[in-house]
Amino acid sequence: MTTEVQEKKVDVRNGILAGKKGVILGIANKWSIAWGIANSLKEAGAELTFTYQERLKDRVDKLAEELDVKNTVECDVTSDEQITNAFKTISDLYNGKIDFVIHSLAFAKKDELEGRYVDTSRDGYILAQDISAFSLAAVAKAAEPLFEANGGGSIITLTYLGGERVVKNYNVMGVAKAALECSVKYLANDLGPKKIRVNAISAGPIKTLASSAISGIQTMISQIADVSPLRKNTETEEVGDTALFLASDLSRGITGELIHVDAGFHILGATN
Ligand code: 0WE
Repeated sequence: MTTEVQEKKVDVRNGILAGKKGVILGIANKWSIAWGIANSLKEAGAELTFTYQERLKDRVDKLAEELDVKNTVECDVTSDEQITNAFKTISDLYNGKIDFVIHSLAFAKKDELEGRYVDTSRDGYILAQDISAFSLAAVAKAAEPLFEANGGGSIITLTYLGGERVVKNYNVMGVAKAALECSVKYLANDLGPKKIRVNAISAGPIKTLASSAISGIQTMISQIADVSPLRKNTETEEVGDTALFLASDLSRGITGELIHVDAGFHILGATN
């Protein structure tokens, strides 16, 4: 976003995160919310490390290069060992100190994102919880010493309205997001004394590569453009700029909070 100040284009993000260092988990492609966040934080002057799942290494390396991000580190969040090793590497890169972690990861089996929630399998439930909810606590624990050495920091995760209310087909992911949102509160309380803040952004539906696999999502997205208070869909850039606020000192008094970045859709009681 640029604004005219005395005839000069001034980027409002300029320098807000100058000298700040952090990690972004969950970049897969250019539609990823994590990519939108990376762009905002980078433009604000932050130094970033991207993590990747082994199968996505080449893609993430290419995206990192495009944003002039120097470091990428493997981290499959289902593995305690990989989380430990990733934060060891990050600690070495940044002299033991970081300012923020962006957690933008979720997964459920595709066949559990349709039909009835009551039909969720035990392993589908466990997998969704492991990747989408437990990983935040595991990453927070691994990052804690790096934040502590820094005198505090900011952890940001991504959630969705389906964790608060029933959204058709969201099913097991909704239950995982409810656990994630509650995890934000317990983590905020545990880590607050060390000045580590933990917050969530609840983004409205965005057309991403992951979401294009979901039946009916395009209809949902068009309805939101018609009825949401701002009469638009959520853009990754809007989520990125809220993450920038939460990563910055501007939000120093905020922890355990859930901010909706959804064109106001969550306030509606009916699709008026
Ligand atoms: O959290 C999400 C989706 C995350 C997601 C996406 C996939 C697609 C590919 C998790 N697991 C998978 N597994 C796959 O195999 N959203 C907020 C986007 C989303 O997903 C929905 C939605 C919305 C919105 C699923 C059903 C209904 C609405």
